[in-house]
Amino acid sequence: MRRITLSRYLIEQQREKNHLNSDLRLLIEVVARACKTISVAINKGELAGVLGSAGTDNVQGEVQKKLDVLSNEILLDANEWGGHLAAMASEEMDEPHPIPNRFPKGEFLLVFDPLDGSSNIDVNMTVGTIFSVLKCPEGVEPNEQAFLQPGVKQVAAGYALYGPSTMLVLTTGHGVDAFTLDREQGSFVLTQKGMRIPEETKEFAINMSNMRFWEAPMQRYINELLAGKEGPRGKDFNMRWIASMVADVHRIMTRGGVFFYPIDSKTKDKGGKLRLMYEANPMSMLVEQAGGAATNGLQRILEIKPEKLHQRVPVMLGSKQEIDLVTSYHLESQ
Ligand code: AHM
Ligand code: MG
Repeated sequence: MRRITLSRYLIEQQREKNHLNSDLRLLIEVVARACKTISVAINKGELAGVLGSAGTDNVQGEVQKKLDVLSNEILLDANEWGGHLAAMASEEMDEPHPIPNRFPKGEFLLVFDPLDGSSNIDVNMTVGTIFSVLKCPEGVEPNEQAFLQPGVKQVAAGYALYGPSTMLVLTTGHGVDAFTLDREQGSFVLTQKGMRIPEETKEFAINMSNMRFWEAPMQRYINELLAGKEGPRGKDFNMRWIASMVADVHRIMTRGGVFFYPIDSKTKDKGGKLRLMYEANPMSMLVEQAGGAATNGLQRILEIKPEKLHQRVPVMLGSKQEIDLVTSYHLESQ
């Protein structure tokens, strides 16, 4: 098979298909390079002394792991100087990070969750980096307001998955392609073109321990799945929950399925558990680009106009038929 590295893929996307300009190409290359560095740190694990807590809380009041902080710094350092960005925003920082004055500025805004699923780090399980790219509106200061654009405005989104192998899954709005890190060569190599999520599925992912806290439509939907062949759905469903969104979504991107983090009485005050800009929007773009659907139960996630940077949302995404059904249950109950 012809080996296509990420660099070659991006150049071809720019030259032959006009799917990106050279600044966006640079941006994606730099993010990929930062993810390689994060992957090396994760891979060393205990040997590098990077496991455990950093002894600080982030803006969401969550304990930061050393690797959360390290991954955030790696992404900031890698992206500051290239001249392709107007600003960055991270799940781990209260405010957007401006590009220092000593560096040139570009037109893009980079949004990321540097290490998603970090509760899995200390038990040596799969984690990931999620990123989203927006354009800074012309003539606008790259402050928080500039970032508050609905997900449909994303020009690129992706995740790096640090699992048995490290992968980069990417969309620039023309389908979804996946790359695997060749550690000896140090480059990401195209390994899957045009990922597709089948419309139907028999597999779902949800944290079932929260069932008693969910709202009625979510309980109804999951109860119907659990009823199996004898129930209204007439088929048995299987369940998986890794508690690492990148890993759960990657399984869905690979073999179909549905993922839910619905609103529940514990997270209702905050608006949900997952963050709109760092997690829900990039994952929804990838899922839609692969033929799936993503809603908050009532509307397409990508059409939600964010009100604040760290806004949270209920998330339902994956195989289209299931997402349409669970969304219809939520709409009926309005
Ligand atoms: P994080 O950004 O603090 O790591 O939290 C997000 C993670 C997701 O990756 C995952 O889907 C979810 O939290 C798991 O939640 P729970 O522990 O409630 O099952
Ligand atoms: Mg996260």
